[in-house]
Amino acid sequence: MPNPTLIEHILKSQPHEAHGELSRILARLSLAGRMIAQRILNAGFLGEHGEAGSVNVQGEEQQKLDVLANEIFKRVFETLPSVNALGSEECEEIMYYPDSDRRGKYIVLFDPLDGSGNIDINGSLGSIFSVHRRRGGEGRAELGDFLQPGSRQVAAGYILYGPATVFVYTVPGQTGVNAFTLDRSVGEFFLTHRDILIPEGKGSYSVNESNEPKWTEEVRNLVASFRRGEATVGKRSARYTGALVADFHRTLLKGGIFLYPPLKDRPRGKLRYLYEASPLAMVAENAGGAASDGSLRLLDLEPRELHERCPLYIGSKADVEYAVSKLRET
Ligand code: AFP
Repeated sequence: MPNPTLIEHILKSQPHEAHGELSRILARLSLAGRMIAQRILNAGFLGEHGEAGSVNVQGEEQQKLDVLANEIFKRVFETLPSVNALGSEECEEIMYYPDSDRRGKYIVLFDPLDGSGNIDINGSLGSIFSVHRRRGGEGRAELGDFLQPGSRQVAAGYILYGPATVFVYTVPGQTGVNAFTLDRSVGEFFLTHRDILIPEGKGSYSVNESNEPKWTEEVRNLVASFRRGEATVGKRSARYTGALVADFHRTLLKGGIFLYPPLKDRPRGKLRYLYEASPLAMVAENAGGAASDGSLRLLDLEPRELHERCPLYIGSKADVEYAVSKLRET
């Protein structure tokens, strides 16, 4: 008997009151993952590597695959009226579908292709997603429906495009997170990692150390303590791929901490709360780990802008707690 498929698992864990709408959204997210994985696989042959010639809302050069992945996310929800509107890391504004009578109670936020600096080098990439229920109201979703703390996500997760494609998702209150690996021969995700809990007392620290001159003294001391084995949680070896999903996935399975701290020229760091930090924070917490902005629990932050950034300290609970206490030292 093969392991359960992702769809079987979603249907089984579906709470009654969700009427299957959330299941359908998760199923469409997995479809987006399969479609993007296929485009990544063939991008070298199809001339889909390289820059698209446009810049995104962050002022960053968009890669052709960034644009394609964004289109795929838009397309998979086109025929799903329960999705009222979308927010994408690649787009400045909320994205609405042209049918003006959409009344769906869900909104979906996503970073369609994270770590796009890895495209041309055949490195790991990822997509990150988050589903919220609208705060209420009729008709078109509004900005307030998107500006919700991470604790109100009804589902969150990511898709890792590495040597294998892996779909990881969680829902509120879950203990232990599940991961599903794509079997390309049949185009189906199967449960391969059941009830993942982030290991404690081992693993790596993951940070872009070339930013050291722009760190505060506290961050410098924190990272040095991991490197030198002086951290109370023990020594951690260094690992950094430049793709958040890959770095987070390793941390989820092996333990340790990922951090993107504030920089002198970026006081709230680089990563976006709604599209990156908040969904991964729910995965981390449901896997027994923790996520903080350096002082507050990430899932409690109330974002004020769609593209708001926040510092990120995420991983094993003891490592994140140690980091927060170390940052408080003067
Ligand atoms: P891109 O998707 O624009 O390449 O950014 C990747 C990312 O958002 C995240 O995946 C990485 O963890 C982080 O940026 C890497 O940033 P640095 O290059 O500043 O280390």
